[in-house]
Amino acid sequence: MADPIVIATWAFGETAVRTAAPLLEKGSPALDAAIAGAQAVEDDPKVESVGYGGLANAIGTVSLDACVMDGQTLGCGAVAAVENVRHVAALARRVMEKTPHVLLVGEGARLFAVQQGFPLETLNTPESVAEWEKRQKKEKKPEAPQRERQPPDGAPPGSHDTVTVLALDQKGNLGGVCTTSGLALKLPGRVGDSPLIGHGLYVDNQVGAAGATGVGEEVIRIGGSLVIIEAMRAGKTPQQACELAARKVNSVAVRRGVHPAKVAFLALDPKGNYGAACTAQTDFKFAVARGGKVELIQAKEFEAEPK
Ligand code: SD4
Repeated sequence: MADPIVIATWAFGETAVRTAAPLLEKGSPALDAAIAGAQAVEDDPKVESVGYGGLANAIGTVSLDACVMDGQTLGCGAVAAVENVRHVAALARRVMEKTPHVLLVGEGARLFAVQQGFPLETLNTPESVAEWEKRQKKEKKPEAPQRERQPPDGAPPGSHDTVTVLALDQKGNLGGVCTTSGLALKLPGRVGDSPLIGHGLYVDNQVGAAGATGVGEEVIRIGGSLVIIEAMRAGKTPQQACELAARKVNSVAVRRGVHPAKVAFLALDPKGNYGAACTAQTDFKFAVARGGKVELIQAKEFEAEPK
């Protein structure tokens, strides 16, 4: 029997781990516990970047991305650019369980949600609309062509983005979830790393679980979560593997002239060892629940190496 543990991104990850940990203690499978934890954050309108009350896109619509992965079966499911569905992590799980596919997007994902009995609702709240109006006013006209610009960081200091939840259950199985409203003011149709298996999340019982948060374009560019998993497969600890991924993001960002790219990673192995790392100025915290204790830990930041 393994000692269960659950870790989750950002300070609001505490809500996720406080929900998931008792389930793991009762013997729930890792994926069930991780989804329940993520859903507690999706339901919290005070968390302005996940689920209900999430950060709206450029035209004021809340459009959500999520994925789930089961480390035992390597089963995975995802939804991207979905509107009007709050519990997108649970919807991603239905994609995994009820379809032969991995990823459904936009209107197709919403139609599938209706077929599966998910209620459609407005995800904007009065607070999220006010926040959107404030950000819109602040948004400066881009001077450089789109391809030379980095996407906006999305979150103001103290309020952060995606919740990624990684769990290890009593049977030694790993499960993971990633759910987000993505970067604020993103273009309609934009998809980040969060619903992309191998980028925002990857889980394999034989190796470990890894997840990402931050500017999705930079995570995608290096294949973030899979880079971590393959480094762990080659013998790195979760901490070493996260550091390697953060350094890789830095070196690519320097090469492309967009440093600092704000990205953070976390990882967990089947023995319950975890690690985390982030790039400069990211101020990344993550929550850990194990043995009845919950901690909020500050991850180490990595500056870019000089060229
Ligand atoms: C995205 N990675 O959509 C997400 C957002 C996020 O910190 O996690 N921001 O790019």
